[in-house]
Amino acid sequence: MARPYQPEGSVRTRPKKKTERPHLYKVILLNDDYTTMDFVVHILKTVFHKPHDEAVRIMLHVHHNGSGLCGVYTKEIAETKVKMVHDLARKNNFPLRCVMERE
Ligand code: TYC
Repeated sequence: MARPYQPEGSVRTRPKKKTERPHLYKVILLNDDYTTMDFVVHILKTVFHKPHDEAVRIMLHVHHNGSGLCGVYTKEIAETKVKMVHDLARKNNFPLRCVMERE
């Protein structure tokens, strides 16, 4: 039986790999006793692009429960958000912290 024509030197590619989805990371804001509520709302509006009412809701959730979700992002974006929060907090002398957690 005739074999399919496969000229020597032709490029025989592997079956195409499925496109992999990037890992996603939660960015979680932590409560503390010193950062003002207004500053946390400001952070949620400017860094996480939350509308005012949602920013207040998240801030109060963190205040009452110890932590709260700000958003879910790819690794580099999550790292950038965490750094922005820490830089803005430090500049304003607040101990506000946030962490990222792989989903
Ligand atoms: N617990 C702070 C206060 O009573 C307010 C606060 C809320 C601080 C959320 C941090 O992520 C935070 N002033």
